[in-house]
This record gives sequence, structure tokens and C-alpha cells, in this order.
Amino acid sequence: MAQSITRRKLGKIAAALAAAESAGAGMAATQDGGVRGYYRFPNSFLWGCATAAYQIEGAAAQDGRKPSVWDAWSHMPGKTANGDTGDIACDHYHLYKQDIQLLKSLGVKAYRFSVAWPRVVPEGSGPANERGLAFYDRLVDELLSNGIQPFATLYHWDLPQALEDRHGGWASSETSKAFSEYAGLVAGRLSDRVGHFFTVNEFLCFTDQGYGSGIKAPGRKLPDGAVNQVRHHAVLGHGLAVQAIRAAAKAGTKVGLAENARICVPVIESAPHVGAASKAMRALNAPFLTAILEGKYPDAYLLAAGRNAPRFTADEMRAIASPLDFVGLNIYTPTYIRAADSPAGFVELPQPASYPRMASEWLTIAPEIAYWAPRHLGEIWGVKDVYITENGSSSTDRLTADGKVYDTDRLMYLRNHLVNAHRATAEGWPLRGYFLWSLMDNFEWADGYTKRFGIYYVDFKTQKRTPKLTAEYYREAIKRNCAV
Ligand code: PNW
Repeated sequence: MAQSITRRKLGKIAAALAAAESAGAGMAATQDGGVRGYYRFPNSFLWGCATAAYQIEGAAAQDGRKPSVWDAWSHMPGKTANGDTGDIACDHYHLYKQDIQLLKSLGVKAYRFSVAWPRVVPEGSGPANERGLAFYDRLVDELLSNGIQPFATLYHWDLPQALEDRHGGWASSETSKAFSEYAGLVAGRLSDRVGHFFTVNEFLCFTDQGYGSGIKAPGRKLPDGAVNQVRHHAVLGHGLAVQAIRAAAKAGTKVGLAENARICVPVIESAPHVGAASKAMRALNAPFLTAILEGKYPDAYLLAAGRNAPRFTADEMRAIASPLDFVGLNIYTPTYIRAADSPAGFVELPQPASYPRMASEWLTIAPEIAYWAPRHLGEIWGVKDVYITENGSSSTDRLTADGKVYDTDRLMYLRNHLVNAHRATAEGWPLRGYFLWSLMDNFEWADGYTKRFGIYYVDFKTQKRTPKLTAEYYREAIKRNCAV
């Protein structure tokens, strides 16, 4: 008897608690069996996935495509892990319809892909290749008929080899001009259906790493002054492309870029360190993002470069500063900053050897970057629309006997970045969407196929795609619009 009264009382208390909670602001119960959606994103938040042409398409010599610097470089002995190349990759050129069904099954609203310049203008400049353009027509039409918004990147490192041979690639401003012509051509063709274009993806990876350290294609090792000029030609190419896209595209087309800026994280969230992180953000991104958003290379950058500083004209700087509709940031790793009593006002902290990282050696983890990236853009430069255009992680994925991949480490990485992205939206910073890198395992540049970033596992022998645990997680997050 006493026991049943207690139970009834307990029941009443539980019911009252549940009612109070579901009435509470921001804590509304979902239809999902009472699972709460605390980290809920704005309704307009754009969920997406990202890929890049050379990493997934394959069909390297088909329908008039000519080699890019990555074809040439990956075919040189010893440049990529196991000598891997993008000749076949995920064979997405042929399998794009089934890959779009993967996107659809995740429930993404948007897909960021890149257009292969050597497919569309095989010689880099000059005549367009109709069969190359037709592939992107098919891709875009298939996305739209599945209710997915296409976001197109115009340059994800696959420079036509012909431009490298003719002009020395980005070492010449001829390449900047050729890029803008190609960008205008693609925008003219696709902007009736593609509403968002990114000019370039990640300056550092095709400037410093392509022409300085030479660890990426075209693998040249130029002196510092020449590398600074390469950087300048790259931001100039971006600016000229913005103008060419605006001239050629349908009215209302949105233009931006996808940059892997250094994301400066204040080591402690107190006023001095936050202020220092802001200064560091401008200073450490001087040659690329800061130059583009301010129309000027910061004095400290030019001073430090001395006689190696880039040469430029006022007209070029005006082109570089062409107004953007949005800024995309590819975010992977943090740069920790603390305040300092020095002219710069900050110092960059080195990371201890024990710092946690994912399967790629360089991929140190700090989910706070998903908060600080949009905050810095809004706070420092007044950017109104920010997208996280890439974020994701490599993992030593294994297909288990039950045919599944339990990538709990990637899931941890993703969940914690989404929680921090949510914090940015909750505080009113201008984050509008998130593109996960990547839809499926693919050609990871110099790491070849040894590093897997997909949320679909790809068996590169059979081209079978298998959803990893993280795909299941991402589908749930999108469905509930929430970092679950
Ligand atoms: C990005 N880092 O590259 C690229 O946009 C993708 O094509 C690539 O597959 C993805 O990230 C994963 O690597 C990066 O060293 C390469 O900090 C290196 C770094 C960052 C981004």
C-alpha cells in the first residue's frame, strides 16, 4: 500500500516536471520521444556537404578533359602516398546520380562541389569544352531535381597544366586573368541554376605549398619574394573573378570564397586574450583574407617581407577588394593566441606534442574554432553572411564484419564542432550554414587514399559506398536542426 502511494506521487512529480520543461523557452520537447533539442539552429540554417572535383570525379582523360597540375604531379614518382592519383578516384563523373542520392538520404539542403577548370577550358584559356560544361549541367540539374541547392567552387587547386607550362602558373598574372575569364564563362552558363559561387578554395594550399614548400602541385620551390608574388596573383585572380562573375551571372547571384584562414582562438576567454586573438586574426591572415576584406596589405606584413614584399598597383588592390556577398571558411585546426606586451599585441602559442589530433598528423582538435571563425568575421570585418564551407576529420576507418564503420572519433569531432557552431548562432554571429567535409572518402591530395574524410566509406576497388556511423549522426542532426 505504502509503496503504491509513493509510486503515484512520483508519477505526478515526473509529469509536472515534464510539463514545466516542455513549456520552457529554448527547451521545447521534440516529437522524438521527448529527446530535447537544446542546441537548435535557426530554421534557415543551411546544412550541406562538400567535395572537390579532382578528389572525386576521376574520368581524368574523358570528354576532352586535359591534365591539371595535380594530374601531372601525382603521376610523378614519390609525390603522393603509394603513388596514388585522381585518375579514377570515386568515379563520381559516372556515378554522380547515385552520389546525389546519398546527399538526399542525409537530408542536406545544399551541396558544395567544384568545377574542374581543365574539363571546361582544357588549355586554361581559349575555347571552352562543351562536353565538360555539359557534365556540370547534368550535375546541377540532378541536384535541383532532388531539392538540393548547388554551391559551386570554381578553383579547387586543379590548375590546367597548360597554364603552368605556358606562364609558370600562378607565378604569372596571366593565370589571374585566365582564371577570371574561365570564372565568367562558368557563371554565365550555370547561374540560371546555381545561386552561389566560390572563387577559390584555400589560398595557402596552392600558393605557399604549391610554389614555396612544394609539398603540393605543381611542386615548385621558389624563393620568398616569388612566393609572395604568387600569393598576390592568387588574390588578384580571386578579385578579377568576382568582377567577371558579376558581369556574366544572373542578377542576384551571390559570390564569395572558401578560405582556410588561421582561426585564432583566445587561449582564455578574457578581454585581453580575446582582443589579442582579434589582432592575430588580422595579422596572420594578412596576405589573403585581410587583404581581400580590407583592400590593403597590412603595413606589418609588407614591412616584415621587406624587399621580398609583393609588387602591386592600386588598381589591382581595388580588384582584390571587390565586395563579396558572403565569406566561407574551411575550418580544421586552431591557432591559440595569448595577449602580449609587444608591438603586435599577441603571441601564437606552440602546441605540446601531447596535443590531441585526428588521423591526419596536422589535424589538431579545437571545436571552439566553429565559434571563433564566424565571430571574428562578424566582429572584425562586419561580414554579414558566413558559411563554414568545410569541417571534418580523418579517421582510421575499418569496415567491420557486420559491414559497418564505427567512426566514433569523427562523430565526436563533428558533434563538438556543431555545438560550437550553435553557440555562434545563439550569440547572433552571422553563421548561416555548415558544409561537412566530406560526403565520401576521396583522393586526399599528397596523402592519396590513405586518409579518409568521408561520412560514406568508399571501397575504391568496387566503388561501393557504405554509410559510416557519422552519416547516421549527421542525418539525425539535420532532421532535428540541432547539434544532437
Ligand atoms: C582542405 N592544414 O585542405 C581542402 O580544401 C580539401 O580539399 C581537403 O581534402 C581537406 O581540407 C582535408 O585535408 C586542407 O594543414 C589541407 O591545415 C591542409 C590543411 C587544411 C586544409
